[in-house]
Amino acid sequence: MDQEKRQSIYLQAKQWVLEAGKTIRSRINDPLTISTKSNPNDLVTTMDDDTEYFFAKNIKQTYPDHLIISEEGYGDELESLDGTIWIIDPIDGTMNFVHQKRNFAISVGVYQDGIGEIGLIYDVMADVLYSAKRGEGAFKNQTRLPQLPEKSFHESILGLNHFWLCENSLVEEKVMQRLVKTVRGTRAYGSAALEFAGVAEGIIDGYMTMDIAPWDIAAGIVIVNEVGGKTTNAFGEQVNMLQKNPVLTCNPSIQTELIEDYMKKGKK
Ligand code: 2AM
Ligand code: CA
Ligand code: CA
Ligand code: CA
Repeated sequence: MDQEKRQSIYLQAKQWVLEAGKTIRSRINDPLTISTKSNPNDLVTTMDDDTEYFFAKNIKQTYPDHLIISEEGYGDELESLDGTIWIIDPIDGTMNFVHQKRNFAISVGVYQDGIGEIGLIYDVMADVLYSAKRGEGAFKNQTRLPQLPEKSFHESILGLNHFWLCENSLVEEKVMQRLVKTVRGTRAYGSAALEFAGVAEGIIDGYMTMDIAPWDIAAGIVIVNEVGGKTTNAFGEQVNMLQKNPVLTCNPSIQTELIEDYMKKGKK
């Protein structure tokens, strides 16, 4: 994608993201219609639905040849990453949205033939927009984010949730326990997109998650890339944007140790 096309789609995407966020803020205290999906704690609301519909309708009207991968069903069923693809999570952190009325984000990535060109993560209630265009740096609102600094492993903070320490099918719990005792601390924000934004901002040094969909990570990958961060699956292989993956995004200075000494060693 050339710079001119990237800039024009970026401006449009940003306008829609800010508009969708404004609508959510204006309706934040309205009564919610909440349903469940795969299990009783997997929540979805009419706001997730309405927000995704807003994007899908606008994208299909404005760019009839663009494609959409998204969580709530208004996207396309894709078997390849060819073309210009919008990868959208209308509300990332729905449980936070329902229980906290904050700490959720709109996540929009635009990919061209599988390459991440644009990433937008909007922390709606804080009114903070993380953004990046491939090769042009990452920003928190108007401020450019610096390249990630050198970080030692034992001074790192990792974004991960308790599922890694419970019985699971991916990595030995003992190895994960050794990991959380070795690093400085752990955090769990409840929004994959905001965890990626946290890695890009350098307020956490890595984020790992067991089973995450393309719309959770598409924007984040572009933003983290632009500050020198690295994203792979949990075992160091390339992420497949057409399916769920266990994902690791981090400061490059802790990547090798994290993958080789923990993830691969503990792999079941
Ligand atoms: P969501 O709020 O858009 O569903 C919570 O730790 C993070 O994991 C959020 O980014 C959340 O996205 C995502 N998530 C929630 N339920 C999930 C599920 N069943 N499978 C995979 N990811 C999920
Ligand atoms: Ca969901
Ligand atoms: Ca999500
Ligand atoms: Ca969602």
